[in-house]
Amino acid sequence: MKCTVSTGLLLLGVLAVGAVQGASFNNTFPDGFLFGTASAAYQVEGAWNEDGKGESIWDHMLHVHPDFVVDGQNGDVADDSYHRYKEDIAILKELGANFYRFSISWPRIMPTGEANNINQAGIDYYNKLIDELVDNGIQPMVSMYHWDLPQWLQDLGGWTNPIITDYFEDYARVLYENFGDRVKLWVTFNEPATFMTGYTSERGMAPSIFKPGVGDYLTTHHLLIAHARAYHLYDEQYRATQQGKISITLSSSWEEPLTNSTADAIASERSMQFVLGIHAHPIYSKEGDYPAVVRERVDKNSKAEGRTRSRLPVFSKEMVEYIRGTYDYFALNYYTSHLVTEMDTGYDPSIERDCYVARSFDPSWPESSSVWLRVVPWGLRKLINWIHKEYDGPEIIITENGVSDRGTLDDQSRVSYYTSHLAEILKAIHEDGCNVGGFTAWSLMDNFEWLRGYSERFGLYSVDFSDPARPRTAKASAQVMKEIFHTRQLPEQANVRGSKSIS
Ligand code: GBE
Repeated sequence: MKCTVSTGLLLLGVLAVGAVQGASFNNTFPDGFLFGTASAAYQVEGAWNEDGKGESIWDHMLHVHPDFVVDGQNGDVADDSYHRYKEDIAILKELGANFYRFSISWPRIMPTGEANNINQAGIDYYNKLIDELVDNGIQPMVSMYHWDLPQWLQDLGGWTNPIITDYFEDYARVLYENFGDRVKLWVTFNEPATFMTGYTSERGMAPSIFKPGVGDYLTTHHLLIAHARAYHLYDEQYRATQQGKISITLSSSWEEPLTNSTADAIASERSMQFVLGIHAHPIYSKEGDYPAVVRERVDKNSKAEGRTRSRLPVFSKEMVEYIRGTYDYFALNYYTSHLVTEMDTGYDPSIERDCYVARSFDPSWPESSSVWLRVVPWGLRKLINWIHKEYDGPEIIITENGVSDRGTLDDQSRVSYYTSHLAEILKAIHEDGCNVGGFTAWSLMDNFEWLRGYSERFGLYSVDFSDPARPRTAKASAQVMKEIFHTRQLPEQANVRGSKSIS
């Protein structure tokens, strides 16, 4: 579809520049606000088959189908963090990060995913990583699942088989038992909205099983139950002694109406519910369960397709209650925004078709090195406000935010991306009264960017993937973030420069 420039958006950008230049802009982060960076096991660890690690669905898929990745690469070695984690922690310390968000590879500690098959070498690795972080005054924040399911469990149907919730609870227990004495910030899943797409493409996210509108909803249904089981297990057996906090990382774009028509306003709200609400509403809303508009539309389409039941499974009343409220904070990943309007799109059936919107970018939004990512800082402020209102003011921790380059040390576009997004967070806090408690830069260093291989780089530190030593070198953005992490303030210069990029 054709993109149209919205004068309203241009105006907003101009006003934003005015606001940050005005004396009223508060450029200081509140006391207790945490700064950190993030990574994920498959993207950085390498050592894919070392010391007893089992095969994950990403190992499996990319060994069988190297052509699924633009540069034919995979995460076999990646940043070699399995051997070089001390170098990672050294740069985290240099940055002055308060915490490090990393993920645990399920098959590294449980090669088949089963609790009767523990790989002690894997447990030892994460113990060393966690100890080294703690010794350096950096809090570990652990994602239990950043997409690398044990292949053994995939062979049983993976996330489409309800039995997965048993296995996930067993896995969570192993994590609390072994690491819960030192890990106080947990995330069960990273971006369900992304890994459910493992069922919407024949050559996409693992496992790349093409069952759109069915496999993705089954994944959603079971991961929500699995999340709740991990949460309740912690509540019942570990919280009293370990006293940590648990959440689930949800990614969302801001879905801006294409025009100021009522139809586009409705489409925008519906899109928010399909993108974010489908996973957030069951957990964060007062009433629980899937958003009404999602339930309604999938049920209606399923019926029209002549099915005996909805493609989106139904929670029992007990399960709605069991899932509702299973959070201690709201973990949010934000990268970009869209313009949305009502439109029939997507495969029949599919979540796109159920959602019934078309998404586009305003041509005035600056591009990045990733086709899916345009720079829209004000979208983050709107998104934070939407969550604040929709879910009654939960504490929000930004667990990912970042932008890509194609390999450079002078990454001024990243400097501008971060400063402009941090400026919007400050406005959400000081002007809108939202509760934002932390910020995580994706990513600490360049790493294996899934289907884009090593062609798109999100790091504050550059990594030379042609050198077996995988040296980490600070980009310009690392210096700026270091200053922000230390002063807990947005530098006036950077702040104005950052905001200009959105006008
Ligand atoms: C996050 O996802 C991930 O958590 C993190 O692992 C990743 O490294 C980071 O973003 C940067 O991508 O053909 O390129 O248009 C786009 C962010 C696929 C949300 C990319 C999936 C953005 C959802 C496919 N998108 N991602 S294409």
